[in-house]
Amino acid sequence: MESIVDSFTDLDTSQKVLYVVGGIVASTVSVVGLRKLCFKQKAKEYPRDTVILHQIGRGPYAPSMTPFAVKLETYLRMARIPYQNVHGLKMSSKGKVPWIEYNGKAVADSTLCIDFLNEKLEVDLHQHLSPRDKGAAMAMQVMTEEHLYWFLAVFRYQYDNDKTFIKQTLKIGWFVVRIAKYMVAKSTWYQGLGRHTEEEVTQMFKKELQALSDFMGERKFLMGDEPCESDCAVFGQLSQLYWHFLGTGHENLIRDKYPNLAAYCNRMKETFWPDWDQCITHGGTKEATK
Ligand SMILES: N[C@@H](CCC(=O)N[C@@H](CS)C(=O)NCC(=O)O)C(=O)O
Repeated sequence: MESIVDSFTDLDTSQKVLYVVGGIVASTVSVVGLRKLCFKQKAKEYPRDTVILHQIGRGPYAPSMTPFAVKLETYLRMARIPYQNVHGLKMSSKGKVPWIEYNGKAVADSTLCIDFLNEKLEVDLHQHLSPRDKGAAMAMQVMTEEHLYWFLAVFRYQYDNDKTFIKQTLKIGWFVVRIAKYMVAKSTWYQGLGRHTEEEVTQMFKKELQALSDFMGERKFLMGDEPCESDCAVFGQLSQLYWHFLGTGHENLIRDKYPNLAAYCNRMKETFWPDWDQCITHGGTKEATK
């Protein structure tokens, strides 16, 4: 009978790679599963009445590479809610980051986290707005979070052909890059943006930034002289476009074409992030990246 070694030797290279990778994945899953079964994990003890903010590590030029983490942390600062960061790759029950824990209760999704805290701690950062302005603030928030965000995804992961963003900014291994690229391509296809050409997408991107810039005008914050809850979301998204490189061939539109949006980014940074330079890994950049 043919030995296992002989059978393995007869396989072609791609089959061998598949077997080895499959073996590694299967053993890792078994070891992790066994550990979970055999060793009862001690629940982490966090201080009471403190929001535990689970998010990935700090970003190179802005406090996170995830706009939703910048949003949530800015909200916690704006609402003056005591919080503690836990940086890592632990995802929420919905499979995303960021998320929070508060007195033992876990809440997923940045917007639902904010709604939860608003109710629990009686916070209302929109209270100074008229109903019409509240509606406009929400419309701008949704435009940036649910649409502008996807431009970021395609520019970062699909159009950055020489992988400058991934190599220089993200600094993650090729395997993780491949997974991220695959997942983003799938998501943007279903979202719709991934079906357009790069030229069409760039045109749409500029139009949306123009709309935001026109809406903002010379106001200090999104809705006037006072910041509101939606500023957290808008700033979260713009922080990526302004401070985090989009990839070769893509100019920093906010810095070069929309000085009011650039001034807004800097104003939000100065108002809510006096410790910005300690919250970024690059060690203190005064200017947005190219
Ligand atoms: N609606 C969510 C969006 C969060 C989100 O999309 N996070 C991304 C990182 S920017 C994520 O965790 N992606 C992982 C995945 O989709 O598997 C929120 O507001 O928290």
